[in-house]
Amino acid sequence: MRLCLINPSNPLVSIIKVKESRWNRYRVWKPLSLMVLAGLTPPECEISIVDENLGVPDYPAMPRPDLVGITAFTSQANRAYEVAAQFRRLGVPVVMGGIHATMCLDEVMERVDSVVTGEAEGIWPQVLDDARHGCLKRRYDGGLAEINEVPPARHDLLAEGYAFGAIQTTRGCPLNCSFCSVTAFNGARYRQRPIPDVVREFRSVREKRVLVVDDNLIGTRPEHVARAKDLFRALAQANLRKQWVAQATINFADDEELLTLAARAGCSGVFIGFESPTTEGLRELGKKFSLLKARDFRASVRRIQRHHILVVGSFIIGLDMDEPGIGKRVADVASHYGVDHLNALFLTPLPGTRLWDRMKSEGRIALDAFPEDWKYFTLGFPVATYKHLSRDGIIEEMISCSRRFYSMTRILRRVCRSLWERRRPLISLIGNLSYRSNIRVECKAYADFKRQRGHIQLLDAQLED
Ligand code: B12
Ligand code: SF4
Repeated sequence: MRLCLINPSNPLVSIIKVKESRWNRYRVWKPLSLMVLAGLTPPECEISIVDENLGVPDYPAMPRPDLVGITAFTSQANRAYEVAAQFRRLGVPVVMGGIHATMCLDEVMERVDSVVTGEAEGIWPQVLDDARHGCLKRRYDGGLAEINEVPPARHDLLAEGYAFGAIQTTRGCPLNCSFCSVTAFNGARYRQRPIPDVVREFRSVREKRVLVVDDNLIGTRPEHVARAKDLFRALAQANLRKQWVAQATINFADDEELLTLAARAGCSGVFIGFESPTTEGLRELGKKFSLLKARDFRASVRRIQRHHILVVGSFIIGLDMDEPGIGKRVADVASHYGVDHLNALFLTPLPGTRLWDRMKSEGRIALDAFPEDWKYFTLGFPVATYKHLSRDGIIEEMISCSRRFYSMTRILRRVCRSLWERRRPLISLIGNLSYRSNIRVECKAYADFKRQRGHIQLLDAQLED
């Protein structure tokens, strides 16, 4: 049986010119879901993985697969349906799974032959068996996987084109922040893979740099932190000579031993969701953890950086309490915290989240011509109606935030600081300049977006006349 697994691109965010510049390899990330699916697939199947972010192949010219499996985040759904339609026209059955298929089941069912909701580990062998016998069901539900039974991903596939490998060590999050899909999809129970499995799989990752995709590598409870420490000890002992980056809550900073062990195990960077510069904002987002202990964020960031771990801070703009000036405020607060890079995102109601339910009930999902409009759900466009900010207004806030944080003066200040503290000044410089050069790309994307949406609004008005 010939199986083709596809990660569809979203032209609004995809870097498909990976071969044109070496640096673009740092901006594409491996579709781990498909590598895990490949790991669940029996060896007699011939598997190919297509990541459209590396380029879109001529599908009809490819050897005809017996089954196509497509993954999609919400932002990729639109393109996923185009790819599905192409294969279905060729008579190839298409199965779709992943977060969007789970959250928007009815929409997806209309466009593919079979849908797999939830995690695939418990159900994928049956899907393949049914496909082999020509009796695919319309729907399968994998629910939540037994974490001990998650097999190693196939790191031998998709061997080229990426600077980072990818691995997952835990699933689930009890915190259920209002804007995030993780608790709804992976459950509130924090599930940890056995450490020896993780170390073995880490060894099989080919790249020297690795993205640990866990939503919160250190968890929320003392026993989670203890497990993280054990994992770091095991990784250090295995002496893998890999550098990795991960996501964690700011609590990462609270435990010196944890930081020492993480650095020793190869941790070189951490993404932290600060989300809002104010306590009211954190409350609005349900980000309970960051509210605890009247934390000094600046001191926390410093503690992490002292271990030569880079801190990327993420903030959301567009909360109900955000007013004109929020862009500047976020840039100043991020500079005050001392983060090495800032990622500012538009508040985006993703299907399946508490935020989606609220905004939908308030009639505030502004871009709702689905499935076409899903392509704007990248957190890089204003897709909702914001309380105190117009669509143009929030775009201006976003631009002013980036321009302020990535002004040459502030970049130089950050680079000098990392030079002084001997914390990889060159990486700091390259990273900052890359974010800065992105501002131009983003401004162009906003201009196209406004043109496109303005055009659509005009058409709507004409139709109403
Ligand atoms: C790594 C990651 C990324 C990487 C993506 C790498 C890649 N190409 O896959 C990067 C950094 C590029 C990224 C980008 C974005 N991401 Co992201 N990302 C994640 C993260 C942290 C882990 C994903 C992962 O690898 N999981 C491990 C694999 C094994 O699990 P899985 O993907 O769920 O796959 C399992 C099942 O879903 C199922 N399955 C999946 N696909 C298929 C297909 C078939 C056929 C079948 C049968 C089963 C199946 O089987 C797998 C095994 O059980 C998730 C959070 C999460 N916990 O999932 C967020 C998440 C997926 N991202 C999210 C978002 C919003 C984004 C962005 C839109 C915005 C942003 N800036 O973050 C962009 C979108 C980019 C785009 N192309 O459009 C949201 C998506 C919500 C939604 N409804 O779409 C999530 C859930 C985080 C959140 N806070 O809500 N992301
Ligand atoms: S944002 Fe982070 S802490 Fe909040 S629910 Fe999602 S994964 Fe958990």
